[in-house]
Amino acid sequence: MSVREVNFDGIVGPTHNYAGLSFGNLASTLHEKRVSNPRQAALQGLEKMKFVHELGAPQGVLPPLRRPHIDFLKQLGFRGSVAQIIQRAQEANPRLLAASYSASNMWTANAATVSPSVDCADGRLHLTPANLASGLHRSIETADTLAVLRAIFKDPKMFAVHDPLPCSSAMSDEGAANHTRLCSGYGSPGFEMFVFGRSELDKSCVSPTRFPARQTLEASHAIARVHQLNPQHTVFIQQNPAAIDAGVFHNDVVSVGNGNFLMYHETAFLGGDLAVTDLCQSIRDAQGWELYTMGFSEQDLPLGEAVSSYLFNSQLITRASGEMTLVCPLEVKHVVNAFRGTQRILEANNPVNAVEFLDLRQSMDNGGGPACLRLRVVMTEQELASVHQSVLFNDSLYARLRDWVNRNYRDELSPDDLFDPDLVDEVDTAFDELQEILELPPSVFRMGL
Ligand code: SUG
Repeated sequence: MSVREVNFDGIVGPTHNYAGLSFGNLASTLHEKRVSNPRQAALQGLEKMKFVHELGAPQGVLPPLRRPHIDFLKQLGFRGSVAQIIQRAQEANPRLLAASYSASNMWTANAATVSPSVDCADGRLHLTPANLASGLHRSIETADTLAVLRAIFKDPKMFAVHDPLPCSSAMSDEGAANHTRLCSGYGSPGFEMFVFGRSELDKSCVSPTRFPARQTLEASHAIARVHQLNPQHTVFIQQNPAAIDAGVFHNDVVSVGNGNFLMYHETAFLGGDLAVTDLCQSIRDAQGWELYTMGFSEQDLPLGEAVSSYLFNSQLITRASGEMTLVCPLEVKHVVNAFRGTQRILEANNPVNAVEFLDLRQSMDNGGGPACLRLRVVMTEQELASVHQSVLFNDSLYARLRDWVNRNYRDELSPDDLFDPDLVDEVDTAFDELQEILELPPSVFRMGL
């Protein structure tokens, strides 16, 4: 039976903006208050989906969440008409209004952690939405993401869509951005690698000092239990606190793995290369196959350039031949050492034999590269046939979404536009239309009004 990896990309929402909300994410801070281009952002995202789909990898979409999140503002005590709520939030603290408007659920690598059915003891595919507890604007995604995932992965005989972990500092969870499934073939049992930034309960565990560590060991352990993973096929590795302090807010900024290949920066893991040597040995012992690895030293690519180029946030796509294409952000082309790195990857002994570059500048300026924009779900044919079909990408969905974006999205959005009452009406129309295109239940596109 054929088993495929499906990329579910987040459609960039019509309120995509630069509000500087993510402390520790250098791009987010750098671009605070810049004018954004929502239409261009959404079209760049659609082009990536089309590109990956044409490489032969199945592709799906996850909808943006309805913004502004008026219920959230009401919860914070703002009252009155929608226009008054927006104005009062803006007067009290513009960052609260910005949080309610954030289109941050576009980065679906943070939507959930996913374990394919072959890895889980009950034979079902398990998904747990991330609580995103470390950031206010992201924590308000979770409830709606849960509703979206339950609407798409709706057959409980095949899919287990869990409640998120408790929204607390101890259980802070950022989803697949800190989780990599390695395997000898998608249909074989995988080796699931969880990377955490700190421990709440083990006080001997080092933590970063400058920027927050978003993923806790306790959250990673909990997800592995909830997904009924085999402890022999699971590993928990600590992220290097120095990397977090240098702007590596998620592990997918310094490492990416797919199938039997892992590439990483030497500062990615506490213990450096030794952590990867141990990982290879654990895989050999538990599953008897060899992981191809490619480490980059500080000399090959200084960490600062790894962060500015996002080389490790590229997507690794397995093509029908079994060989892989590395889909990089365009920025990699412009950072000499990162570009050289792509050539070294092509020359080295590993499954990658093609490199491509895509312009995702709008998302990159908020710290989201190609790999941030997709949630990977490894599925059997039968599972793929039982998901909500209207979110699966094809030429017709691509054309409809392009048309929808072109008609409904603003070309530009400045910080002041967030309290323009017309914006609320415009995005409401856009969400109503999208609900029809994707044929999702209205509960997924909550009115929030
Ligand atoms: O959580 N940026 C996101 C970027 C997430 C990238 N995801 C992965 N690495 N998988 C974040 O920091 C910026 C929003 C703003 O500042 O307006 C933001 O939320």
